[in-house]
Amino acid sequence: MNRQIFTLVTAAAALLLTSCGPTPQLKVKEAVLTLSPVDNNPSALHFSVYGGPEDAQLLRVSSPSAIRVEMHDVTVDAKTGAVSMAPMDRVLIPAGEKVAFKKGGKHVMMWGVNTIPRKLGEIETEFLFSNNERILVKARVQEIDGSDPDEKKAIDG
Ligand SMILES: [Cu+2]
Repeated sequence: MNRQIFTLVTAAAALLLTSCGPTPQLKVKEAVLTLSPVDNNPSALHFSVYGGPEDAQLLRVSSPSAIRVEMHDVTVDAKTGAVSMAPMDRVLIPAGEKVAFKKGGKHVMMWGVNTIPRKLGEIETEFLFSNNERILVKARVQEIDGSDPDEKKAIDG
């Protein structure tokens, strides 16, 4: 077999392999809301988005239990080292790839989180994508030290 044909065959084999694998599904996982220790300050939501079969944009995150929700990105000034945040309109979720919203990077901020998720220890959150998919997720709610919310501890005893 000459080299050119060999390359073609391996390329075809690689294509076959990928088409035999499970089709990636757009998913949101590992969602955790960390409550701000200071009332009136926003709480931070971290999660991972797993891309589907095609690229999509995450357009909005919302919750019936929060007054205002924004997607933010973090930038560090190369000269001063100062950290600042800026709101994002949309975030590209490439097909089959994982995009992490994590501490020190992209995150979602929630203002005015009401007592329902604080008592339940979980918050209903909706993720809206450019392909019109809406994904509902119950994110775990925790205090800044990782423990259950104080309101839930009071109920659980
Ligand atoms: Cu922020």
